[in-house]
Amino acid sequence: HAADAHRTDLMTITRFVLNEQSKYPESRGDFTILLNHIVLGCKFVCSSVNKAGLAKLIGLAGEINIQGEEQKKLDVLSNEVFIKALVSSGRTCILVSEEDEDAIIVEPSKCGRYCVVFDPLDGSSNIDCVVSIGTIFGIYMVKDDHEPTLADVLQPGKQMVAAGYCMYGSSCTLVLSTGKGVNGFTLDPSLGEFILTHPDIRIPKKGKIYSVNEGNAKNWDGPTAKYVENCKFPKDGSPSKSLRYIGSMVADVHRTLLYGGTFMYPADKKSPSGKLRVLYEVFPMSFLMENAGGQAFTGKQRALDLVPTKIHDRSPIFLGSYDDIEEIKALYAAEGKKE
Ligand code: P6P
Repeated sequence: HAADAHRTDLMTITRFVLNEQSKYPESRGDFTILLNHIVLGCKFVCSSVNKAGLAKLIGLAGEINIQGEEQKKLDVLSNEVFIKALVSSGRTCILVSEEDEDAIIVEPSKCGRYCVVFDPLDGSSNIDCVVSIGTIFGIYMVKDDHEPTLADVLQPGKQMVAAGYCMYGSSCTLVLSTGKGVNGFTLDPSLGEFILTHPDIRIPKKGKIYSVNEGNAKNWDGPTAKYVENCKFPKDGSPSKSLRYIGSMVADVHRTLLYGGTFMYPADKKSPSGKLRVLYEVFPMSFLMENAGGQAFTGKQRALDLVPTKIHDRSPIFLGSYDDIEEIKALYAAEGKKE
């Protein structure tokens, strides 16, 4: 049966991307090579994150280790691993990392056609309490006709050719979209391969969960406060929604993608642009949501239409099930009419 084929047909992420690439005869295989290097980085970080607890136990992580060296913090180590993996792929020209103030321009001898924006270890403040954390990445392609400049990464998210995240949780799960749907792969540690376990992920059209930091409620604007109120006290007599908030974006977004509902980091009086970063948090997650049949909205516009001005710009974000985001958009539109 076709269903059984999934079980025995070990579809690894590399084979999956090669199959995708074969649909583009003109493709030179560069994207597959780039992706393989990102996957290598994820495998390394997965292994380091899983050891972090033990490393702490034997006085390695964050302390002076047995060789008397300062053990690198996991987010610094992860950042270095991804930069090395991306540069050595020979397929990148500009890198933007949450950990680096300035963009990294790859030396000409190793330059390729892709710009990668990434957060090497998002939610890393949760490592010590073993809450799932993750790597988030987005990929732009630079047109061949010019020397790459910062303008090549200050592009709206809709220009991305691919985006994804790798979540380091009870299992290591990589979720990827190359613009035609979303697929999930789970690392089989015995093989050291990411196996296709969630083909063609589609987010439920409507959900029963909302995800937001209620601690910021006193600073919310009208539409956000009204939406959350409707989740708790539905006007149409439907059951209240459940609140789920992990405080690690990759974990909250992964649950939203699979179970439906909304994930929100709204603007508030303290932070008018919200907290999450446009290039390597908002865009990749919005790209995935739209490719899974969901939506992503900033409170003013479609998130993927936003044009960043600086590489660490922030934006408010409301993402998730199509119908639920429609409700939020209607509340903001009604507010706009009043002004
Ligand atoms: P708050 C983690 O620090 C992070 O960047 C995201 O992973 C997460 O969604 C958000 O911040 C949590 O922020 O203000 O609710 O603690």
